[in-house]
Amino acid sequence: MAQHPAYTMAGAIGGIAAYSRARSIPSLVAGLGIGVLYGIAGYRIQQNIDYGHELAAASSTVLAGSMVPRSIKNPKPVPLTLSILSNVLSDDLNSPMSFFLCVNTCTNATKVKSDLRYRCSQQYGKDRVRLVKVIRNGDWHEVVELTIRVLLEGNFEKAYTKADNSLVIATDSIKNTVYILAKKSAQVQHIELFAIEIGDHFISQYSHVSTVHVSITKHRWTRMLVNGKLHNHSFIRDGDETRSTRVVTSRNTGVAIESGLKDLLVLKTTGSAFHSFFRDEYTTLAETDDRILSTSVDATWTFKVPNSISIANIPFDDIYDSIREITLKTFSTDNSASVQATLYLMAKQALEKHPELETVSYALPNKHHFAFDLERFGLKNNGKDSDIFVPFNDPSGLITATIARAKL
Ligand code: AZA
Repeated sequence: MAQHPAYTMAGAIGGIAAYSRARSIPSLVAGLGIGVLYGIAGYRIQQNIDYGHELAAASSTVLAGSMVPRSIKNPKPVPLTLSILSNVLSDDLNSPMSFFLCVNTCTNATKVKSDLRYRCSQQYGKDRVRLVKVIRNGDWHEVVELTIRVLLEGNFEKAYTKADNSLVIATDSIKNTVYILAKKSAQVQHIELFAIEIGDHFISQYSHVSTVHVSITKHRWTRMLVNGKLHNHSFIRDGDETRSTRVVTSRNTGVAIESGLKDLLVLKTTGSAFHSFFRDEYTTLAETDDRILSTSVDATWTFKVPNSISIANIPFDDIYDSIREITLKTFSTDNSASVQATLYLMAKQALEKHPELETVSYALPNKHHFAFDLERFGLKNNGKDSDIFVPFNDPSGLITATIARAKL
């Protein structure tokens, strides 16, 4: 920003030089005029008043427009210097003469004006905002524990490229906003709706925010069973499994929602085979028609959201319950030929049952359990005789797929 007084000087000196050489009053006036314009632009940029950059860019364009043809026709020092200066300055100021280079390196990343040398895309916000909300209906309490991430996209380029924080909404304010909205909201426990509420808030509150990415993870607090009765206000963390959602709210394109469940650890002791697979000189794995199958289910599903009104009709909680049930039922009842085949069966059923869904994805690590070699100790532990296993966390197989409806 300190360069703007120099811009003023550049224009003024150009005019004076032209005047002293050619006694040209129009050149003197034009030079001083451009200099004043640069000065005003510099002041506006310094003070963060709108249109500072645009004014400077326009001045550069006018200067370039008058100097470039002259310097081509007549390569004297003054037109030549001013035409080079005007180009350099216009590039620096993202003027219409500079290149508008936009490269999305991440999906949904902000498009950032840049010069040819650099690419920039950005999102920022607060991560791992943790909150617990107690919902009281008389003596009957509910508890909701969430971990939330809110990332913003919008007109924040200057914070990165010019060290200008004037439009930056502090991540501390983003965190405060989450707590305030959680206090006021009646739907914190319905994580998709709460995420949409957070996204809508940032879009309506700040005109320079273009897209809001909200991720919410809901942790398990299952009501305790005491003397055979559900307890009013006591809960148990019955596993690491979490429910989650990622909502992207865009000013222009609306809402995209992906929900899921994670770390649902399951194991079955039979009903799983793996044989007839490809064999070559690298293969040592024995075929099996009966093995332990264990995985930690990570499932996600995306919703068709034709318009904002339709969101209210999506039964997010029921769909979560249903996909969890389909996953567990299929895992336990399918006579599995492979993790791949069981995965496909789960996803297909979820899509069949829920027309609101666009895609269903699973990532299933195959948590191997190998029978320990007890033959060395004269003990049978193979095939039907195997009952002592070693569980292996690493390495695991990892079987993934995203299933969508075929377009017929
Ligand atoms: N799928 C399985 O179900 N089990 C396996 C695989 C596989 O691709 N590879 N080793 N064991």
